[in-house]
Amino acid sequence: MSDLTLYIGNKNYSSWSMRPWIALTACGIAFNEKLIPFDDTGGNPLFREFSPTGRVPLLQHGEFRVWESLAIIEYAAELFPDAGIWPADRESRSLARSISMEMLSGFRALRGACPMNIRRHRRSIALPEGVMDDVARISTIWREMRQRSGGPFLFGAFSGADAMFAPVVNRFDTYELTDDPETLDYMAAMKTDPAWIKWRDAALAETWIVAADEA
Ligand SMILES: N[C@@H](CCC(=O)N[C@@H](CS)C(=O)NCC(=O)O)C(=O)O
Repeated sequence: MSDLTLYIGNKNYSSWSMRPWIALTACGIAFNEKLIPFDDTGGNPLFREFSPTGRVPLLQHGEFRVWESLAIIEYAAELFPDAGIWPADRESRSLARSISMEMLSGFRALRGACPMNIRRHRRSIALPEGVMDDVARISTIWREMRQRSGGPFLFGAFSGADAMFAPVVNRFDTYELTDDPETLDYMAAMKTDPAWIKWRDAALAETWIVAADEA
């Protein structure tokens, strides 16, 4: 039994929950999972019982709690230095953090217009300004990192940076945002990873509907 517990929201919708979950799972780190479904109308009062921000994800380690997806991934990387969450060489590690921070703080047009929704059937939507700029920048990041590393993931093997972009793979797919072969190739690598498949299958089995996330 692990002494780590990851609090998450609905697997179908909670893109920030997916990031540490898939990082830990893909890197072979054992943890307990506590899924608390979104309460769309009540404003998620249960989240506030364990999370200082009233948001998920949150990682509990004994009495200690850490929140914010990237901080959780960093904490796990420190706890398990041999798990390979970050690339081994300094420059790759720094690039992995640069693009992870870009994801965390940016791409608001894409995130706003195209919520992660794993159950949704593939269908394009009218895209507000800025979405295709985000798609172009993300595609460039993926192409440059994979050219540098040789792929199939951004730094060769799956890393925390791939975890930060994992929900974007669903968005590109679900809203038909790309037909670029290199981008599709990265998406294919992600979608055949066992950790991705495990999350996806659990998401597909959920029945909760969050109206705000149904674009
Ligand atoms: N920057 C945070 C974002 C966390 C976040 O916005 N989580 C969403 C779920 S994906 C949430 O808890 N929303 C509930 C609410 O705002 O009431 C992170 O990286 O963890």
